[in-house]
Amino acid sequence: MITADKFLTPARELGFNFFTGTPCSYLKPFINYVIDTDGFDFIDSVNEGDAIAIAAGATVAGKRAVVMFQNSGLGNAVNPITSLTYTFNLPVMIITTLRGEPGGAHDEPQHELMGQITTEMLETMRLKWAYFPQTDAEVIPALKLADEYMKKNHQPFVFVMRKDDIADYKLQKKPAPSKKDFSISHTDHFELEYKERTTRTPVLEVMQKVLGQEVAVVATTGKTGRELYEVGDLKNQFYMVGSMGCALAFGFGIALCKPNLKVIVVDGDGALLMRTGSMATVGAFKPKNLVHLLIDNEAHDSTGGQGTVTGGISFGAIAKGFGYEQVYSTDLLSKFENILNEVKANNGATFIHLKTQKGSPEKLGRPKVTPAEVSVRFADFVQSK
Ligand SMILES: Cc1ncc(C[n+]2csc(CCOP(=O)(O)OP(=O)(O)O)c2C)c(N)n1
Repeated sequence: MITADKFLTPARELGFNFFTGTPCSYLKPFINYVIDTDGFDFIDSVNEGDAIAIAAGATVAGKRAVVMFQNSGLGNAVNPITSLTYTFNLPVMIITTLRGEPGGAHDEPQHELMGQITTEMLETMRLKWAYFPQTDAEVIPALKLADEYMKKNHQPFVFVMRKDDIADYKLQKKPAPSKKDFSISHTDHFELEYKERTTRTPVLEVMQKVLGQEVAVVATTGKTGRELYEVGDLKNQFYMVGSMGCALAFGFGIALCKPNLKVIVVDGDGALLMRTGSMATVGAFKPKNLVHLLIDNEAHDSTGGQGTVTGGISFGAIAKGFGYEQVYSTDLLSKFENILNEVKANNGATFIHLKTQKGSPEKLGRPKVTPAEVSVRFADFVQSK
């Protein structure tokens, strides 16, 4: 058993000062110490996959990030680990607990199977891992191993934390009282029939024209990134080729770490429904420089146009309810252009719900630039701000 500071102080000296994750009772003293101690940021994420994406965004912005979660949630993180951090070479440190450790102390039945397969799952994902240090003498060699592996391979490193690895630590800080407004109202402004609406490419053209090259653009999975690439390949654009639904958490991580850089996340309705919870994190932290644009064609257009269930959903009302500061809705391209001009000049966590129809240019290609190349040049752009 070690005390949290024995690991966290040297970790901070190596630059690890951005923490995110979803709690586990084994992690309690560790997280509480991070929350209480100056020089660490902690973002409580709504699920483990979002935590990986937030940390990936922080990494692009030049931070060294640590994700912490219970092994029950490792499954929630598989997709962003295999499609985001692996694909884009983003070395986040992961600490997963080992509830249900085989041969360990008695644990609850829901942890039994996961406890048996946790390290096998890490191996299957080809993640480099080690047990979390249990004595003071093991800390520096463990951190050195992780640090060197991450720097050399640009890939995540995982520590597996067992029961009682960290000595108890009681949280000192009181949570800030949250302001609640239960009288929120919102009206959507949609005028057109489905077939009268614009398709995606004209939206992306307007966006590129209005926002130019000084705004970080994160484009969601599927045809959005592919069409943006066709409209014009720019170094301030990140094409999220996988990790569906993670664009918002990723853009949020960037926006938090680079408050002077405007970040726009271009989301899809299918993707947003997959990880709607990340809107709650955005609404709580309210990054002033984040614009969340939802292109809602009411379909999984990229995979054949199957309908999503968004026809009757007021995402604007949801965004307001989650605490976004500026909320817009439209289905008119001209109005969308005005809105973009407005939010370009304004500050405030912003949501734009833009209704479109499905459809793409015929013979839509795929980015010729590789994810690894996109990652490097986008990080250079973000970190220059
Ligand atoms: C986790 C995951 N599930 C499914 C897919 C396959 N997939 C790629 S794009 C896409 C549709 C995305 O729909 P939406 O966000 O509405 O965007 P649109 O295609 O309409 O632009 C799907 C299902 C994936 N890449 N990742």
